[in-house]
Amino acid sequence: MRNDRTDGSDLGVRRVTDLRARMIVVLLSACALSVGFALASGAGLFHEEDADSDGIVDDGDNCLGLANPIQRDDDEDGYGNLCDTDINQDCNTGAGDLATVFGEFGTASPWSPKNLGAHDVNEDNGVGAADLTSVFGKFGNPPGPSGRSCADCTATPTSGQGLGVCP
Ligand SMILES: [Ca+2]
Ligand SMILES: [Ca+2]
Ligand SMILES: [Ca+2]
Ligand SMILES: [Ca+2]
Repeated sequence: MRNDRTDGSDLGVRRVTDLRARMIVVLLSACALSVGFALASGAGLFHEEDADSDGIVDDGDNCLGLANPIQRDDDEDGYGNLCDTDINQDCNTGAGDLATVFGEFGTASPWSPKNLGAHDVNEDNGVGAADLTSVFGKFGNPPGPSGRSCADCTATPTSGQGLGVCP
């Protein structure tokens, strides 16, 4: 009887010891995971890139490399106003775009979706010297770059504007 009790007690002690060992393993694993996650986060592995620091991750930023937190895109082609100097939607900044912006000089252009009354490139709600400078600066170049997958010049019809291919 004494031996049985001793055996039972030993078994109990062994189970408690096993349980403790398992708990320690679980705790150590959790600690290792936490440390790993913290290191990965610190290294930027789980941090989505926002190169121009405008609060919009690059994958969805309609104007990469320029801070445009409001993402204004009047013609909804996926290229934010700030880097969209292609007014006539031919995927190039050319004489036609320059002529249009020049013709709109001095015009107010408050932001609203599909606002195509005047082309405010620099987001100051009007067309002026800065907008013309932007068009000159991008002359001979396509709009963008944009991080939005729908901002595809080849998918934009060459006639008409504000078709909202990338609202
Ligand atoms: Ca941007
Ligand atoms: Ca645009
Ligand atoms: Ca153009
Ligand atoms: Ca402007």
